[in-house]
Amino acid sequence: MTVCVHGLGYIGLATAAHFANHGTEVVGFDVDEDLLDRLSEGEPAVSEPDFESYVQDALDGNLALSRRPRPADVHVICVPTPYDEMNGEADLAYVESAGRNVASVLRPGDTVVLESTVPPGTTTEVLAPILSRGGLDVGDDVSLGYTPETVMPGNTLTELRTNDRIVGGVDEASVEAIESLYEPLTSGDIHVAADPTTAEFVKLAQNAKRNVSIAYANTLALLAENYGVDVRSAISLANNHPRVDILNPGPGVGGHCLPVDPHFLSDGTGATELLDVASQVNDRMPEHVIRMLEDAVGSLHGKTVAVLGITYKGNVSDTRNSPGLEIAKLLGDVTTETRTAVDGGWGESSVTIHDPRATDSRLQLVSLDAAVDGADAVVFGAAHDEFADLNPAAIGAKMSERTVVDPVDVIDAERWADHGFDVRTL
Ligand code: SAJ
Repeated sequence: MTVCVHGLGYIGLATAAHFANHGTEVVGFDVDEDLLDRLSEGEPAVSEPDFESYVQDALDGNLALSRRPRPADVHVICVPTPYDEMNGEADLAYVESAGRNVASVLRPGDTVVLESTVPPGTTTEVLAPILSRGGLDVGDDVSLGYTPETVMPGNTLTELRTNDRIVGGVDEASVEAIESLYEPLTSGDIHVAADPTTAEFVKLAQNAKRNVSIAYANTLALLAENYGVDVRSAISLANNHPRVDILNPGPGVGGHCLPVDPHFLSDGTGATELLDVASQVNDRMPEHVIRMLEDAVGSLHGKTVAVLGITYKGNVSDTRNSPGLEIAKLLGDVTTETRTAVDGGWGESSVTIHDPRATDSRLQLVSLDAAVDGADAVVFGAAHDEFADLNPAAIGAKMSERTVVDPVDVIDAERWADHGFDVRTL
């Protein structure tokens, strides 16, 4: 069996490497030539434990890179599906283009699997017609189905090996072909959905549920503050109930999945009201963190704030839709000379940003020392492991004032308070 993976972002690359390291001949195809060059030079765009060596093993073995789609028994599509904010819908241009690329090399007997997160109906209504354009019949001549990826960024390889998979095929033969494809790759179970649309719906239902659950935790955080209750200890106590499992509050919801995917469920009927409110609650959290800061330092006018951690969550390098970065942007200019207040900055404050994991070259990231030097306050925007053991004495000695806001629960609040810090937590 041969596999062609279309799209070598972190899911496509991990998937291609996973197939290859299980003994399958794989071609990884991407239209981004720079990406392919970097990969051939041994520079995967993802920094996760063991990821680099896993990809390198594949490249040294069964994984070949290609600038063109190649004929293969199985085509796996892992392309991005951005949210088109203007039109309020998923931008399926990459899926359509991948479909055309697959169609250009498709042969009778081949199997096509879509893994990208898409609105319900995409596999059968958008992808299938594109695949049929060359005269092949989807179902009779080629198998087609949808199998969502569910891996957690930061834990990609482990989850690729162990997560359950959901398979929705256009017919029985497609389901069987896709089941036998994924069975050797995961120790998890394979669950068969009624059809591709159900499988697409399930993927969105999972991420929308998590987004709503986090909004609930954030709502509790706001309420707890008014009652003088420590929300994290309250949630921990509440979770002792056998049927209650509340998530953690934080500075907002980032990444390219939870803030985006619930919108893909929008059907224009208004049935998404709960999902929309959840997104609004989460979107307002960065401003709430600024208010916590203001509450501690008074007016932010002329103040310098060091934001530590600007990735979308702890222990990842991805800054997409990051609430920590949003907080920094509200405080000042993050792209040019540090400490520059910008028009529209929060009360003419200025900001420095430090992150040991972020790799975004458009941002003016500085060392920890430079970030806290002379700062009036520190805000933690992402719970990187590196921050848990920071020395408050050393940091406080460099700062002008000792205020720390920790909405991500990364520091030992008592320890920082013992060193004279005014500590604000969520
Ligand atoms: N967050 C909180 N409180 C929490 C958990 C998360 O505020 O209790 C925040 C994070 O800090 C981050 C955002 O939510 O800003 C999203 O992080 P996440 O860890 O919840 O999820 P992602 O986006 O990294 O990955 C999600 C996962 N989906 C689910 O858990 C249902 C992952 O399994 C999916 O594969 C991924 O989306 C995806 O690609 O769809």
